[in-house]
Amino acid sequence: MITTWILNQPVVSGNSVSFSFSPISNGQISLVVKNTNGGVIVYDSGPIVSGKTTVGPKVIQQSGIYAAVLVAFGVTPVSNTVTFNVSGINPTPTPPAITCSQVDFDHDGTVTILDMSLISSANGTKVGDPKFNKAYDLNGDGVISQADIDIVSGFFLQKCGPVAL
Ligand SMILES: [Ca+2]
Ligand SMILES: [Ca+2]
Repeated sequence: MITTWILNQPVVSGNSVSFSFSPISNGQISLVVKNTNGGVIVYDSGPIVSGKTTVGPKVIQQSGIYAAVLVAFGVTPVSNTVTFNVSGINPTPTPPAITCSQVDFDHDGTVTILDMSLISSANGTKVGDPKFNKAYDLNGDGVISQADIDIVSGFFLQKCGPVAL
């Protein structure tokens, strides 16, 4: 038995797609995702481990509208229901979170007034200025401003643990 389901929304490059189906896999099915235009296979799960009810998430590299096909091996009837979950449409990367040790500018293991004065001494500088220090531009907007100092304040008196040498 081979059944085709068409994803009802276009998938853009970079989307991740996951699939849930029922009943659970008996180890004799695989899931194949094809581009509906050219039939190009963009994903082939291979045999799905027995007992599983989900596949993915799988990042689809090509934009398009896809058909998912459950392929059964052997004679055991398998799934008649597949649900698609598409996520990450035009995903925007989230910037990494600032860590305590990142604002412990003097590397003494604690965020203190000394660290505050280090960043304050560069307040108002921008990329290219002699006193500009990239390490102080915590929000990465190219200027060292109160916004960056406020980030350090949020860590005030926090201990960052042993200093890595
Ligand atoms: Ca410190
Ligand atoms: Ca900044």
